[in-house]
Amino acid sequence: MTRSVRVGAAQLGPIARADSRESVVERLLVLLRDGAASGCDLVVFPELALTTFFPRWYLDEGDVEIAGDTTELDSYYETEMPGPLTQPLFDEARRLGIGFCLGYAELTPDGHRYNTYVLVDGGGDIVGHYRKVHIPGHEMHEPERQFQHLERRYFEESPEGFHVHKAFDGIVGMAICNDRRWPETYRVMGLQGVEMILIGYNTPLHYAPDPSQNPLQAFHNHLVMQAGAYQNGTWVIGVAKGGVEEGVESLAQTAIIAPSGQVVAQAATIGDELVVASCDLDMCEKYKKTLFDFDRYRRPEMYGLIAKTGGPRALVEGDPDALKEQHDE
Ligand code: ING
Repeated sequence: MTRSVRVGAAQLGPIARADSRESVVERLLVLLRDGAASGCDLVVFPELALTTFFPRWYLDEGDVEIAGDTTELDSYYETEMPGPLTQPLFDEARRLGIGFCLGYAELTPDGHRYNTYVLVDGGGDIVGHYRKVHIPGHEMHEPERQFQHLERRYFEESPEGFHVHKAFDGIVGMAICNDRRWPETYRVMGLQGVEMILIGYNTPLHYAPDPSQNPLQAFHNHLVMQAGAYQNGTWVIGVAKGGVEEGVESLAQTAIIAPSGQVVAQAATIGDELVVASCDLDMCEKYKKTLFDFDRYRRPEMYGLIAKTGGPRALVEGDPDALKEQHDE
C-alpha cells in the first residue's frame, strides 16, 4: 500500500492593505473547500496568508528599534492561533477532515515577532509551528527604495531551527520564503528524513540590491526548490502569494515538486488558485536509498566549515592553518 498524500497548494492573489481578516479567511475557506472537493488530505497556504505583505512599508517611527505608534504595525500580527477570526478555518478544516498549513505574522505574549507557519492535521489538531530562520531585506528605513523590504525590522530570526513532524502518514517539514534559497534549509530536514517540505513565499519581482536578477526571479524560484527536492529526496510544495499587491508585482508560479526534482503541477494564474497533485511519499526512497544515501556517501568530516562559519573565509592555498581548518579534527 503506497503512502500517497493528495496535496492542494493554495496560491493566493494579492491581499490589499485594507482587506479585513474576515474577507481573507473567506478566500482561504473557498480554497480549503476546493481542496476537500478535490480529495486533498492537506491544503498549503502561503507565507503571511492573512494580510498584505506589510514589510513593504516603514510602519513605525523608530530609528534603530521599533518605536512610536505601532497600532498599524501590530494590526498585521496574530496574538493567538487560532484566534476568533481564524477559528472558522480550523473549524471547517476539522469538519472536512482536511489538514492545512497557514503562514502568519506572530506576536508572542512576551513581545517577540516572528514570521510563522502552523501545521494542522486532518483531525484539526496543531501538529507544529515553524518560525522563519533566514530573514531577508533590511532593518532600517531606506526611503530611496521603490518599496521597503523591512522583514529584518519586523521579524526576529527563529531561535528554533528546522524540525520535522510525523503527519499525513509521512515526515513533514516547513520553511518560509527566503529559507528556500539556502541549501542548508533542505539538508537539515533531509538529515531528519523529511519526505515533504511545505514552503510559502511572497517574492517581489523587483530586487532592489541587484535589479539584474529581476528577469530571473521565476527561474531562481524553481531552481532552488527543485534542487532542494532532488538533493534530499523529498517532495517540495512551493506556494505563492502572487500578483500585483499594493502596487508591487509579486511572483506566483506555485509548484508541486517531486523528489526527482520534477515539477509535477504548477499554477497557471497569478491569483487564488488551487494546484493539486497526489504525492507518493514512497518515491522519496528512490533517491534517499540510492544516489543520496546520506549514511553511505556523505563526508561530514569534510564539511566542518559549513556549520562553523557564517560568511566566506579567505582560505589561502598553502596556508597550514587554512588547510587544518578545512578538515574538521
Ligand atoms: N522574500 C524574498 C525571497 O527570498 C526577496 C526576498 C525579495 C528575494 C525580492 C528576491 C527578490 O523570496 C521573502 N519574503 O523572503
